Amino acid sequence: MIDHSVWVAGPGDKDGDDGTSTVLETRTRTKRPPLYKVLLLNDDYTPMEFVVAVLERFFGMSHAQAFEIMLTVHKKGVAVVGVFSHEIAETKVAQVMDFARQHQHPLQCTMEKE
Ligand code: TYC
Repeated sequence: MIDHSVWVAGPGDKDGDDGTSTVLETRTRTKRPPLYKVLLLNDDYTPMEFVVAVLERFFGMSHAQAFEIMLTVHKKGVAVVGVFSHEIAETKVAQVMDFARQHQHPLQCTMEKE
């Protein structure tokens, strides 16, 4: 993200001639875009195998990785399953929620700013 700001300072007597000069200075700042955590929430009904399949399908995890994260959510109630730009995080959340609804599971997926 690039913020092209124009900083205006003045009026001020910069060079000591008469006291009514206006100084214009431009500078370019680069800011990193904000990142968003995608969270998966536990519930009592969604089958473990379904959650594992979601993590493999939408988050590119291996079966072993997916199983490990699924168990973390099952035991702790929530886990971060990835960190993305706002647009990608929104897409992941929508994909998981649509897939869960299609299969009539109450699985919940949300995002929050890191
Ligand atoms: N708690 C679920 C069960 O016992 C499994 C589960 C894990 C559900 C992770 C959701 O995000 C979840 N069947």
